[in-house]
Amino acid sequence: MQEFVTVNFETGAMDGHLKYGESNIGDLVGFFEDEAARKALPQNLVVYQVQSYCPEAEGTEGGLFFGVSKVLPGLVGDEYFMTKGHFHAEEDTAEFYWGITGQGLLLCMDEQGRTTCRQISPGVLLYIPRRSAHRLVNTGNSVLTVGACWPSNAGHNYDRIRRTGFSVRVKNINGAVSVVPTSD
Ligand code: PAN
Ligand code: ZN
Repeated sequence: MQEFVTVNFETGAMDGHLKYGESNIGDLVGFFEDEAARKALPQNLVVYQVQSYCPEAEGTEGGLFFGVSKVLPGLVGDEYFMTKGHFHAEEDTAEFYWGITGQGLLLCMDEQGRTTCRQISPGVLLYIPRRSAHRLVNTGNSVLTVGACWPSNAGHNYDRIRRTGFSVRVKNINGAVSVVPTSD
């Protein structure tokens, strides 16, 4: 028998037998551009939380996982709070994201390092093609809540993103959301 899980599609609240993950400022060494600004913030400040329903064992081919991510509003220096971002470990796996609350951007970067940037807000459904890294950025003043569905054999590869990042960064420059090339 499958577990009974509920989702409120207006708020993203989930209930039932779920996995819970949280990333705070202290966990995000190497992901933001301004390391001094990251260090100066409280290390236990939460940047994002993920609840997921994983009805298959991690790595199972042919299954699906379902999750809701909440990225809090905030800045590290002039860079908006965001997820780490990852390629899937099993590269030929795609994913759906959809906006539930708040405003943000979804960055998708292909294996050649070309990044596309799409707006995400309530009701917007975005397809993340296989072989592309993906990162959520909260560009608003409220919580960015995003639903996701991905294959249970996708896995997560954070190494390349930790080393080289995405080819663009999303910053607040003079009060405006600005997508700027990553400096080396
Ligand atoms: C999402 C992400 C979630 C957290 O469930 O895992 O938004 O982002 P990071 O994994 O980059 O920290 C997903 O894309 N799963 O495949
Ligand atoms: Zn993913």
